[in-house]
Amino acid sequence: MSHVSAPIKEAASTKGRLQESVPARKIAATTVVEHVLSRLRDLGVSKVFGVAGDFAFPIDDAVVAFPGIDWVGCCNELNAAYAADGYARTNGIAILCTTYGVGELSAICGIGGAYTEHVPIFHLVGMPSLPTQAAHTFVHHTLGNGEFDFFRKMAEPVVCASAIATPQNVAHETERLIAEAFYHRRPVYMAFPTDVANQPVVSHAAPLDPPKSEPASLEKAVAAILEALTAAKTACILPGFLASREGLQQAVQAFVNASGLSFASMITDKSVLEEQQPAYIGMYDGKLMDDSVREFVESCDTVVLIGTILSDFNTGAFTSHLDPEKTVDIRHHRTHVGKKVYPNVEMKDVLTELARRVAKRNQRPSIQPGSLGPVKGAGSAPITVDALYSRWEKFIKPNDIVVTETGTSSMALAFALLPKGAKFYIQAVWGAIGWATPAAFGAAVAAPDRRVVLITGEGSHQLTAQEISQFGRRGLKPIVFILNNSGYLIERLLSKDPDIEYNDLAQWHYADLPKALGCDDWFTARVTTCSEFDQALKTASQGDRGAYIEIVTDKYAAPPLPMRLHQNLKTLYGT
Ligand SMILES: Cc1ncc(C[n+]2csc(CCOP(=O)(O)OP(=O)(O)O)c2C)c(N)n1
Ligand SMILES: [Mg+2]
Repeated sequence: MSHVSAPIKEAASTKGRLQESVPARKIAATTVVEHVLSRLRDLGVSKVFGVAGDFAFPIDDAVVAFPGIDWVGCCNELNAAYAADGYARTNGIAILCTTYGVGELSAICGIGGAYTEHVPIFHLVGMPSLPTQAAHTFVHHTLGNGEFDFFRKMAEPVVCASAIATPQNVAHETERLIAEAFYHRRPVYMAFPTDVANQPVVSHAAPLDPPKSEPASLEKAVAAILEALTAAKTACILPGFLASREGLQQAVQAFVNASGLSFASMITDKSVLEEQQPAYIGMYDGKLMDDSVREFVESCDTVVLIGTILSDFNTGAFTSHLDPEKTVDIRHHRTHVGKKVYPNVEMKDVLTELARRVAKRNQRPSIQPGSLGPVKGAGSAPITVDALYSRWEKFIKPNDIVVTETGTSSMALAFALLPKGAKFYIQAVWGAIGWATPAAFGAAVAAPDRRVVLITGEGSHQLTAQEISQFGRRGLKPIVFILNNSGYLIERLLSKDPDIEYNDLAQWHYADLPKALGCDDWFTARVTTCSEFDQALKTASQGDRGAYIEIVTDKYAAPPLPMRLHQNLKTLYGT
């Protein structure tokens, strides 16, 4: 029996990878919740992020006792959901566990983000017992109206499948939810009434088969793509983040290699493929950034999109122009060639066939990917935009996981040229500030052997800063940079009055936080000049302990992309 999921691997370590195939399970005397944990462990999940609560105790207890799965407590459920997101981006899928009502609703913004950004999270929720529900008892964490189904209904739009477990349905529902989570690469929701969680499972279900391409449709799609590429004098590829969500980076790379075509990245797609290769020409962001990349991409007779999306920030506020007639769009389960749609074809199969059959070209445009330039500024000079971003770019090492936050800093770092093996995480579609700090924690839990570099604005950090404590608690050693520019700079640039009070913040003593949060031996610094910054970078790069560096810049030190968005407010908002 084949297993439902394709393998996914972002982490360099072998830990936490999904297995290719898992044998069908025999019914053992397991409980409802153990059954679910066991199936998720089969898929390579070894951590459960969450916050405990009485209605979730049966799940929490089972997690703590379960071999091969560890409990990872978080400061609140929103953070836990973001941490699960960061873990799943690295590991392929994550588990989140929350209690009824108060817990699950706190997590919902994080789950919404995972839905938008196609990050599979298995959300386990503890709920009051069936007798309590049947009697409409007035218990805590309810709305006080005797109704118990509201919270699942609230979750429904942000998950691709949900279920309330019973001993009779759990085997089947677990397979259905796993299949849905992998098909859509999105979160699922499973609730466990307290009295049900520990009952023995009385059902059996085999893992569902993974989706398969319909052979005739696949052949037609591949033939149409090859025909378009053969007819095209010039062509290029835009590899997208949805390919990496399916763990298909190697398949995309094989197509790039076999075709001899060049590729560019949009913001959400940064680091899907190595940037250190001759085929990479740089970042494509419509008319807002690199003109040579835009001119080449938009002049191509065929542009092959592989799992990317044409969202506002990917398209430079809709200033990019890709002619649909000249576009091939390979999605998870269907492919578009011009206006023609080929349903029921799997991305992996299309890529494999293309790599096997495409004719190789030996002509590349002479475009070198841009970078953030040579390091500028020295001594007691203030940390300007030029001084800041070039230093950060240089600081990034091979194989780093760089987690960046919504705000001005990620809009600059997206244009850094990454060293080999470095990964760039950004939540550029959902764009909830506060995501990056717990997501970096989740990534560090998933890949403890890799260096995690968190770069966040101070305004975003204020939402979820307490999660820093979880790094210290687990002996993880991230490098954390807090950009302190006295407020919400991106908002200043996008709002009518930049100095309006809602863009100001309480001024924290950021560099004092790690100590208060239990990260006793961390290196901390507050830097305001280039030489202080250089010294802090040097100490942080020793890597023997966590580092937390507050970088103070001018209130209006804005890199190019936010400045251009500021100049293009009309195209961004349409008003
Ligand atoms: C949860 C959430 N609330 C509000 C916003 C609106 N928002 C977008 S960016 C931003 C400010 C970010 O400020 P900061 O982290 O300091 O970065 P900066 O732009 O100053 O570098 C805000 C409030 C959001 N995206 N998400
Ligand atoms: Mg700020």
